[in-house]
Amino acid sequence: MELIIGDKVWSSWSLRPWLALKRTGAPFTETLVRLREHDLTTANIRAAGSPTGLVPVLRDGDLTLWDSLAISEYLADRFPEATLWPADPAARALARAAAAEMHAGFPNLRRQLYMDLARRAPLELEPATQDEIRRVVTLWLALLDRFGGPFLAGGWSIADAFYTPVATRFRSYLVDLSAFGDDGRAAAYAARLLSEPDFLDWERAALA
Ligand SMILES: N[C@@H](CCC(=O)N[C@@H](CS)C(=O)NCC(=O)O)C(=O)O
Repeated sequence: MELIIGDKVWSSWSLRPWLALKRTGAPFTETLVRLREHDLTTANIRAAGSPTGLVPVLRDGDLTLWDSLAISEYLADRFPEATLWPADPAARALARAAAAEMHAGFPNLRRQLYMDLARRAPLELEPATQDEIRRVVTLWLALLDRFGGPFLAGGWSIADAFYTPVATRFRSYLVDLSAFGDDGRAAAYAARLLSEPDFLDWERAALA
């Protein structure tokens, strides 16, 4: 298998299926495309094999698959033993809802607090961004409450892959989650995501 990804410092979309793929333990190669090269970026991504001009893209035999959530779902189907989604139907459904909410939502959080693993500096948060941070905290606390942690739906799942870039954003922009309804558990969960060995591997490569 081959995963085509963007710069590890910035490409939040690439990080999600990369984490899922690492969890499967399957061997894969990475093709890295430099982002932010203006007009060249889309052409470079297409030249690397992406039909949409966006990363990530997974290639597995004759299958070329785009979109981070579709790739993650495919990996969950192909490697059932990796339990990328929880086995329990309710946990599985809620983990899917959480991942889908991230995939389709939080536009202000994504735009204003774009992923930058090298950054450690605050920013004046727009009201819409603040509302979305409040929603992330509420969602995290509800799931941590229901399933008892340590991850959103109990054991690590694709939902956690989808919120790992969010945890990096909170760290990069020094967001104090206690100002958004956290009692400490959301911050602890974010720290847990950022101390996972696979994320640390990604981060080391990003900052090398
Ligand atoms: N919905 C897509 C979004 C993919 C996406 O927006 N990727 C960004 C990188 S993080 C991209 O390729 N941007 C191209 C560019 O920077 O020109 C997915 O889930 O994979």
